[in-house]
Amino acid sequence: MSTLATVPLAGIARNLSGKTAETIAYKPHILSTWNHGMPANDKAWEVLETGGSILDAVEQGVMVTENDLSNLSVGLQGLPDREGIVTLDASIMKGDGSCGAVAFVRQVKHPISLARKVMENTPHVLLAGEGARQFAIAEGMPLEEEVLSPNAEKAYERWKENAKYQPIINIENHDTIGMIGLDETGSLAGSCTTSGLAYKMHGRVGDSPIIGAGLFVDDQVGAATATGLGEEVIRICGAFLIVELMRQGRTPQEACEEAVRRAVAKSKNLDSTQIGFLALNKEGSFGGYAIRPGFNFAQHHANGRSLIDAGSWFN
Ligand code: SD4
Repeated sequence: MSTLATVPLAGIARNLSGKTAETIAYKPHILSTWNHGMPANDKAWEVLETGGSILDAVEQGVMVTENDLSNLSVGLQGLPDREGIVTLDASIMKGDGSCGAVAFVRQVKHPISLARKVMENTPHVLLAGEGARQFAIAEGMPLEEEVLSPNAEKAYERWKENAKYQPIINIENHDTIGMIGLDETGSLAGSCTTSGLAYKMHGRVGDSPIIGAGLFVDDQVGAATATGLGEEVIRICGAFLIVELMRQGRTPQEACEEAVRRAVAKSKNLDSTQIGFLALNKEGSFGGYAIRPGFNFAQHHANGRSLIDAGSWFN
């Protein structure tokens, strides 16, 4: 009997009949994780409308979130690791397989743009830590002063009171932005950027800069991105899995649900784990699904913009 067979089937049936995303197709079509995706999508849409490429759109879209001083989970104003240092992860990918990423990088205001520079200006896919920071300097990206934002500072001081120096994994302390988009010619691209799990161990890297885990895009099939506890997403190669399931004929919604089912089957921390997936196929249909309620995503297309509550494994 496979491990997957240990997942209660009743759970699947209950959730498959529950709330799911609408399945109408749109082209162009932009999707982003969480409500901070709304202004990010607006920017991406504006980029497309003014003649930018889908890659420009997904880069500039998530830069809005990286710039948002009220956001504690993306960009330099995000929550720090347990040493009080903010380290960022980001990745970007085009449907032709070009991709770039940075991990565990400090002082860079727009890690998504640094990821794009890795993609376009180096023979590599992923630069990490000090090397990524040096590359930012070499590319003329100014480094920011290393200070916590006032909100992050307050939260970190509060966390230290009871933290026992353990990273706390819960369903609230991580809200990456992952954006996937399709232009009217059928080209796809995606971006993903985060300050990662709050109060993580110094050096910890999540799923967001790992191509195939936090982000995967293939013009032949579609695109997927992830949010939530990165360790669980990496374990199942979440975004790649979803794209491969779509290649085999699943709808974006079905593919997201199957990926959640696999993550649930493998999770050793189910009580405290949240993961959300978002998928878009090359026809412009989409889906989203999470382990537990609370995951929402932003959608933008020619007929409008909305925030959608994703269905979930647990009710
Ligand atoms: C991580 N997946 O570093 C990221 C955090 C996150 O929604 O998504 N949050 O594990």
